[in-house]
Amino acid sequence: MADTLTPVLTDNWDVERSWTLASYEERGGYAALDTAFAMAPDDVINAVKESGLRGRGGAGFPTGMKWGFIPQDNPKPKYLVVNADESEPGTCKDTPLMLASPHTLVEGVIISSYAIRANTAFIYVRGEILHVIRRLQRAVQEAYLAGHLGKNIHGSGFDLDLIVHAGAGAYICGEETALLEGLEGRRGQPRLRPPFPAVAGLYASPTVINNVESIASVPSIIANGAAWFAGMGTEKSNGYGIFSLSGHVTRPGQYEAPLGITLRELIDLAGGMREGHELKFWTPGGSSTPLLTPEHLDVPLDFESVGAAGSMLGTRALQLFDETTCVVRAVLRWTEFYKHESCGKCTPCREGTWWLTQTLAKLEKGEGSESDLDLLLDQCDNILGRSFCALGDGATSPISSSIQHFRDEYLAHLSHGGCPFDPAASTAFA
Ligand code: L3W
Ligand code: SF4
Repeated sequence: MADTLTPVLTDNWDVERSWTLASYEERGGYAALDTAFAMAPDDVINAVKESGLRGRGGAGFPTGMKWGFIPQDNPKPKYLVVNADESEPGTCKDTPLMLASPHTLVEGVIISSYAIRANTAFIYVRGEILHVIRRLQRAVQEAYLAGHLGKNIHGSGFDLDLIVHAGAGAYICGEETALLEGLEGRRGQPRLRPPFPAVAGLYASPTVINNVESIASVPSIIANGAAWFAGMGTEKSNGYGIFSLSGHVTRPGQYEAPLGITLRELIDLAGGMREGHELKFWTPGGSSTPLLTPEHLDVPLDFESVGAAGSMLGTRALQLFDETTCVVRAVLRWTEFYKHESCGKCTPCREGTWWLTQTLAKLEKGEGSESDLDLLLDQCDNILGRSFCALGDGATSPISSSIQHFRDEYLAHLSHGGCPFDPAASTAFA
């Protein structure tokens, strides 16, 4: 279970059968729904705006502002889609949240749909996590039977149908427009933006797409007030979030804390690095966010500070690697992932990720020469900013940041004629 400084989203994770409706309602669940129904939909949007909640899926876009983009004068139906296609390497916060407390998400979906005036909502779940899909389906069924979903919810006059949709296991379907393509039954490939989904999304209708954690944060904002949420975190990164610690740390897991906490503080909460070892490098928000080093241990983990340190807060997927890990090998492993998951729509990413793996594999084996490092950076330059979606850009982040911080280690592979690390010493690739 999570050790937590701000027990909100993780508050009930240790409760017996926390995922059941009975358990959720016993702890005050679905009460925020009545608070929301007593408000005008626009007032719910304003509360979320005032709370300062920013998207928890990686980009940090202001949630209330996104909801405000939905053109209410458009006669088409409005849709809410929850992005539960959690697949970024290292990212593992939405899955435990949906398993432990699916009703927090369902309640968030109902309040958010009411705010944007959507009568149909979808939860698009990563296809591989069957146990989560089943748990969500059961929670949705319970919510229908209890009158929290369906017609005239709680006598409010508001109707909502909620559909749990299983994806087919493609990382690219976490990109919001590829997700919409998948939901419409087509091959998951990104669409050109603009128009953004808020204007023309699912079935070309106004659509809000938000991450699981963003939507699950809404009931507590409505229950406790915008000021309560805005009072936590930093000036521009309000509230709390789930920080996922994995890798060479004593107690890996989910740590809910205010934004702005540092990695040093989180490592302390997690019992330190594994005994006898030291931090070598880490990702602040999954493998698409540039690597950081121990010199960044005191950087506040908020959108602005991590950006100023040369990376991105992303999904707060903190993957920690100690001195036994070969950074070249770790980066090669991630790059192979991006090559495999590239959807093939655009040339820089489709061809470029293939070339990146070729060059990296050569360097990792200690073959080639120092000029291959420049070639690798040149290949990154030809992908970054030239790709159709964020996947291509993300593929370059671990490479360019690892060369920036660990150029000597790449050179050591060349002088050593192969990897100088003992693969048995590290558990990073187990
Ligand atoms: C209306 C405008 N809407 C922006 C909306 C847009 C989207 C949100 C953020 O990538 C990042 C990526 C990954 N009118 C709008 C507008 N919006 N301008 O705001 O948009 P954007 O383009 O900033 O980001 P994105 O394309 O959604 C997400 C990074 O997150 N990431 C996360 C990966 C996470 C997973 C996972 O497993 N959960 O895959 C990691 O770093 O690299 O930069 O809704 O429509 N004018
Ligand atoms: Fe597809 Fe990669 Fe291009 Fe994105 S960047 S559209 S994943 S080929």
